[in-house]
Amino acid sequence: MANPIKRCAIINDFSGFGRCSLSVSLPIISAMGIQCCTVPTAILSNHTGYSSYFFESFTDKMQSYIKEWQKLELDFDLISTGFLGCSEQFDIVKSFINDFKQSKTIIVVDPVMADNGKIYSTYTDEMCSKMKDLISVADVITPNITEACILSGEKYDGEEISFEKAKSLCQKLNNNKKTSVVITGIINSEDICSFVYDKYSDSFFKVCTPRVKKAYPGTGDLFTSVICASLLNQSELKEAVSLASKFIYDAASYSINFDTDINDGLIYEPFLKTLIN
Ligand code: PXL
Repeated sequence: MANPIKRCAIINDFSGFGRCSLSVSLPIISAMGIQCCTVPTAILSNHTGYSSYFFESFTDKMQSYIKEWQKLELDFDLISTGFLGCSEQFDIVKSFINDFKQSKTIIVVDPVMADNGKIYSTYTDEMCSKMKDLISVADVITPNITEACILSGEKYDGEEISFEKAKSLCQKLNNNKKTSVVITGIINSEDICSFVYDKYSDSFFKVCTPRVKKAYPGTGDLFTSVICASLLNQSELKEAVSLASKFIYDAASYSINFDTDINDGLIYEPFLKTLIN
């Protein structure tokens, strides 16, 4: 029987505290009316932005976990990947996509590997080259500027890049127009913008909101989760990026009123209802 509602698989780490990764994908995607099925890559008590945390890699367990989903003959309308902790996880994710991708399945890759000009300490050259390979099978990728520069072999020159440079990065990353590219976090005066290449309409556009001058970990995970659910709700990429940007702006401009630890993440819960139409 066909699934009564759309269903997606999200591959990411599970951090119990500190609003990020699977902990935010579940409520956001569910609120938007999509069944959200999760594949953890690691289990953390709280994310690595805090000075202390419990961390357990799930690499050795992932294959047995996924095998059960094969027995259940599950199918997905979208598969999304986020933080991957080691080279072997790339091979597991590649096989997951090979095994579960159907003609309808949208593949979204958030190439979580670097920020603010710096590659994460856990990242090896092998993982970088495997990320280049992984984005080649994606329908949509959501790099920040640092990730877009690394993946396209361009020099990183800070977060205030011109829209011409953003367009050229999109052209380098769009895999001969087979991949939509959403470059996030571009600072433009008092705004923060995403610059987008949309493969479905073969067009470029930007989406900007006023910039809240405080950076909260996990914001990228909230953003990508809204995009995934929005695409499954038949939105065009422009609508999906606009909805995600507005949601982040609402949560960020609310969160800065409180003196919380930025590690605790964006206070997005009061705005979940704005995602439901
Ligand atoms: O995207 C935020 C995030 C997700 N997962 C883990 C993290 C962080 C940010 O620090 O450490 C494990």
